[in-house]
Amino acid sequence: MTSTRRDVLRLLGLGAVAVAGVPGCSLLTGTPQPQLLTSAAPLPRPYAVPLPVPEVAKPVRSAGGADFYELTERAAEVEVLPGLRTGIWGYGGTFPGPTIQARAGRRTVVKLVNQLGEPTVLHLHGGHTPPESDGFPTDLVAPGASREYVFPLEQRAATLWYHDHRMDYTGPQVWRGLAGMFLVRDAEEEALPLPAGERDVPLLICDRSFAADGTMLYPALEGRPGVREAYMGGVLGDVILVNGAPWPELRVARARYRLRLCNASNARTYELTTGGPLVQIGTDGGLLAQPRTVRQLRLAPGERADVVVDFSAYKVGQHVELRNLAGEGAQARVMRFAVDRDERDESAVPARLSTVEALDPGKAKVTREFEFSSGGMGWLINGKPFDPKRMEARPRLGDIEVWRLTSDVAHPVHLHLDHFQVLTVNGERPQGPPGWKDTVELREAQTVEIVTRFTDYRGRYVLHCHNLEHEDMAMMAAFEVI
Ligand SMILES: [Cu+2]
Repeated sequence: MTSTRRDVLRLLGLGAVAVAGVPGCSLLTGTPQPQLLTSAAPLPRPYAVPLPVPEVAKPVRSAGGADFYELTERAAEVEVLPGLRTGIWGYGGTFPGPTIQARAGRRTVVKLVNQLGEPTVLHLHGGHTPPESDGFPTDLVAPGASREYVFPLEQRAATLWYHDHRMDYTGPQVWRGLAGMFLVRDAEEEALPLPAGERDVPLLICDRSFAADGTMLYPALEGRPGVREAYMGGVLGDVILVNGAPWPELRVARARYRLRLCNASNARTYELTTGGPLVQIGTDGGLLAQPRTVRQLRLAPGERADVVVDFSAYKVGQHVELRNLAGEGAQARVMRFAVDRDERDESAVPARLSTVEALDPGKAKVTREFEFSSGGMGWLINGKPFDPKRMEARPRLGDIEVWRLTSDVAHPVHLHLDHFQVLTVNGERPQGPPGWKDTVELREAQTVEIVTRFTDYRGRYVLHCHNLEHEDMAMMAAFEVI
């Protein structure tokens, strides 16, 4: 790879942003922090827009125990802010894309058709996927071309999502709208009396900023000295979108709802709260062994959490805000639930949800170190920028390994192929029941040890930071399962 590619976190006809001043830096390390883009567009008052629920994709055909979908990436104009038109890139021309509902163990085949003017790559985030369908960042689908991605889904029920994964351009391409939810269901989960149907709601949360005419803003770096450095810490929007709508409202019955929270933001971490109990039932890799009740939930980019909220604790006419304790001003708001009716509710959250096998780190064949750090003009893993040809690790198929991840500033680290369990955070065991994760937030100057087992597929995969600007500026490493 040439170094010039790192000069191009540029963008594609998006509104350009000029930057003055010095980027914010971490007090601890002096490395750049995410930067807020300020909208020029008139913004709606919070909770004025109803929450949209993305359409569920329909297979174009089903045959031989598989469902076949077609996703066409195209440019479209949609109304994100009331009264303004915003150009997006969307799967099916929508933002977010349609929700794919799949079954564990049943093959899902997605034909991606690229009608955009730029190459793309599709990645099923959290998918246990053979390497040729995992969206390796250089496996490009050229403009006008198509590619079939095969997802065997030999995995548990879980809340996954799909998004663009093109090397060096994931941040701007996801920002433009290339993201959607992907739900895997299975018999074990369906046997539980959890809220279902209209009370099982995917909430894809992300932040964006808008020019006065409604165009999405993103830093345009070409020929603008200092801009790249200013935004290498990550791009933050000042409008919080849920399912593509700004600070929306959902009308709910006095009943339990399952909320599938997905942080699809480029660089924003949320600390979500309703002010009441959130009963967490699942994490990135599906159900926890038992539910845990929390008052707030931290979600870094790429992470998901399944929670049940019981709105029968409120009266008809009450409003319940979902707030972000990690944000200030308008970014402290996410969405609102308006409790507007009584309804029968036979759902429940059982005390036992599933079985989560604890991987034994004592059986690990290898412990590997991965150091995530700033490299001045970009980001590094083990001191090196991403090179898709260099394998940073070669784990053996079937082996358990411990990976020790160390950060300078905060990095949400995402491992492809297999889910993992968090063993320690700065040497301490994490609290709560164990769960399967595919993304873990390293906070500033932390060491997190994870344990995983490499299963089913040999080949090339990646480990990377899910702050998309860090990822685009080379914080990624390839590994090969042998
Ligand atoms: Cu990072």
